[in-house]
Amino acid sequence: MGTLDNDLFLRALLRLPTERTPVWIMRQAGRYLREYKATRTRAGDFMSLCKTPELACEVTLQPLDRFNLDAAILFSDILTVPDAMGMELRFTEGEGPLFDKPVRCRADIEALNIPDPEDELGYVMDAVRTIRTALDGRVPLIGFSGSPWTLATYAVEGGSTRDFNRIKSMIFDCPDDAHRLLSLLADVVVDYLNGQVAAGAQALMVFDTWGGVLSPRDYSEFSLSYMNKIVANVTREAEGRRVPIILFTKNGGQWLEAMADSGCDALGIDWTTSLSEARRRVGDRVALQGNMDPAILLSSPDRVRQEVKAVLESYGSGPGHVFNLGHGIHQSADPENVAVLVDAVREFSESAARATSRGLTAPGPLVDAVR
Ligand code: 1CP
Repeated sequence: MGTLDNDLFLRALLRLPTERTPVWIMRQAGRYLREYKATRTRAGDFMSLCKTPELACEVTLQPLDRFNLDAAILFSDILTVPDAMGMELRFTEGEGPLFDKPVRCRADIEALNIPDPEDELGYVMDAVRTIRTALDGRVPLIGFSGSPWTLATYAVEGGSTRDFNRIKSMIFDCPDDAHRLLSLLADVVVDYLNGQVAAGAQALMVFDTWGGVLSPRDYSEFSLSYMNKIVANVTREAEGRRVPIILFTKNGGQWLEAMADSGCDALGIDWTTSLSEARRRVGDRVALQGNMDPAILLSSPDRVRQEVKAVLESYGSGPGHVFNLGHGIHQSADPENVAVLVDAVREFSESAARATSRGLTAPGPLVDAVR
């Protein structure tokens, strides 16, 4: 495993100086790219794509070949974990993910399989190894998992949901069952992430897509406490380098201080919290990743450039920012606008870094004051 040609992303996550702001995009491989759709058709269906390491590798590299991105993210899904625990995942056209064996009672929880990352999830570890070899040091590779809470919502609801009634009944009426499930999931996620690091992942991200549907007390008890456990138990160093870990709770803006207390290296921020405010609140404890509204990519190239500038200015000068969207890219986004975004991040952040190093005025949080 050789050296990295571009380690801007890893340095920014550790709040080390960088000559410009690194950028990658959540769900950068996906249906907005025609080459992705072509590979998925060849695979047959989404899970076959995830389960074929050569094809997962191919789609991981597709966005890097089109855009000047500073990180690659393993092509897989958060739902591989409940699938490997025996819930039998299917993706149906139009309906999204479905589990044939959802978890509804204590007996279902006790019957869950505890997967070995190199066995039931070996296809993910093989994908990580294949991608690392293919990247050949171009940019770092991000490994990921869902948070225990977010995985539990899918496991208990049996798929996507709008109201979260079943999982909420479990936390309110049978909190011991919920804690048993969440703690099993946390153990499995730790093994899974450590497996990814052993296979070559150079940074980790935990997606807590649904933590924001909880009350502050329930967020702390049912989501954050299990992410804390993950941060405390994952491998933080490999190949002689720190392996940074990013926590992202969508709609979790009000809990940033508590999330930073987990000991993670960085927080993902969605567009409902300004980066300047987030930075003021977490200080120099963690780096920040985000936070452009993905819907901006549906507007004009000029509007995209304007918003990139506003996001960079909102963060302000100094290290510790990774540019990203505040959530995954929409499938109707125009790839041309992604190119505009990535090039604008490079252009604006390079000139800001040059101005700062010459002692000129650095962009500050002025923009936010007028929002
Ligand atoms: O039809 C298709 O081709 C499938 C669409 C798709 C894709 C491209 C799904 C189904 N998953 C993925 C890949 C994926 N998912 C990645 C890797 C790609 C990349 O980032 O480049 C990652 C990191 C995820 C993570 C994921 N899956 C999350 C967390 C992040 C987020 O967006 O909030 C969640 C919640 C899922 C579940 C999921 N996977 C797919 C669907 C349709 C869903 C359900 C979403 C929902 O409940 O609304």
